[in-house]
Amino acid sequence: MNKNTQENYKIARAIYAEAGVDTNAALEKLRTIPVSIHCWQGDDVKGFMSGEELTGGIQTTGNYPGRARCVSELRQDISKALSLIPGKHKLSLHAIYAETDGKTDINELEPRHFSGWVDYAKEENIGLDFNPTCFSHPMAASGFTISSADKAVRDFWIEHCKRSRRISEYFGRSLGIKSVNNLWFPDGYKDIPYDRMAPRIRMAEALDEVISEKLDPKYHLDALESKLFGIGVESYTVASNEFALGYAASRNIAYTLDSGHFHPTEVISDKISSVLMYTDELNLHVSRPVRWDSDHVVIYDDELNAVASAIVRDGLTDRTHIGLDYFDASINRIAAWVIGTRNMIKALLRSLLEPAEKLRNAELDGDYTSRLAITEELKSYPFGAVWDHYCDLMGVPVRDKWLSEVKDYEKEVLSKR
Ligand code: RNT
Ligand code: ZN
Repeated sequence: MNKNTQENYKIARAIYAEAGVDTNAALEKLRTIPVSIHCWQGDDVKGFMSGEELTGGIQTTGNYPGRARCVSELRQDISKALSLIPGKHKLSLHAIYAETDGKTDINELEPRHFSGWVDYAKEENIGLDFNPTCFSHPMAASGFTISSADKAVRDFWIEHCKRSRRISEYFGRSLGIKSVNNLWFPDGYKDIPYDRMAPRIRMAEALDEVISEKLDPKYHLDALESKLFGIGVESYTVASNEFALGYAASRNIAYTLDSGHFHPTEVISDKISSVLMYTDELNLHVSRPVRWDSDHVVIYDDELNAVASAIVRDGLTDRTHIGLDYFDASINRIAAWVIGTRNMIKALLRSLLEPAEKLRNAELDGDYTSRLAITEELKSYPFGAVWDHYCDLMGVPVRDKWLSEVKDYEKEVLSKR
């Protein structure tokens, strides 16, 4: 343990205690909140299934050297990132990260194609989540998958999603940690549709078929992700916000809110408590849209703090699955993982360090002056000293010390690829 870090923490703990905040209790709670780290930041959403380019209206830009090209490189990189992130977390996989013989198509996947990932998760002591990959595939070329008017296309994706659920349940069962199976479909039109309802009816029917097989809710949770627009899908998406929320609430599955899937000035932080009025669980794809759904690396900004406090203040940590979803190929990809994940955890900590009682009471008493005054003063409390102590305690580098490790790794491993 670092001596300076310890001393700074002591002082910080006393300052927070004066405000009625128990920093140790906050750290104890923080340890129990997993963040689901998305594997696809490591290889620009390419996966190992086919050489198909990325489609579905999402895009990775940049050509930073050292991209993971195979499963062993990807695992090596994820392990490096995990060693620099405090706490015990989860890894979110996409179907295209299956280990197959090269002849297996996406609608033929089985749990055994992911047994290597389960072994890896056991080694790393992490949980796993899953995502069917309904893009970057010839059967998605029309821009429609599960809501296609073509029955053969629809059936293909229904099969893929059914198999994805079984893989997800297999993750949960094997690791003893519930896996979230996140359903996202790029389906939509570039230009103004004539019929807005028919694709939605087809999607709801297809999804009903997908989720018809009963799986153990202890190990598996379905979630449906909404989206407002994508590149080439500007005018209409089938799984809009209202569609996905309505579907999730009526079928008792979870809804997925992605930070980048709304109007440019619309934020997801205020949607969290609203959604959880009507669904038991909520899945998040925390991302950072810059002018569009650009999936920039998550930074420690106001919205990230608002997302964290929406979860923490209302005691929603057990009902919210916090996943990340961004992909930046213009910087070191491991650093991208570390920066975004550490920021998410940091924001959770910052929310856990609020004098909850005091703020709640001020609000209930109509004392908005105190609410504002305390909230503003908190911003300059020695939060950084508590965060440093947490990193130290969890055995990961304090402050920017992790960067030199990434740089060394870049020199020794990435630059040789
Ligand atoms: C796309 C969705 C979706 C993907 C990942 C790769 O806009 O956000 O979640 O980013 O599945
Ligand atoms: Zn997403």
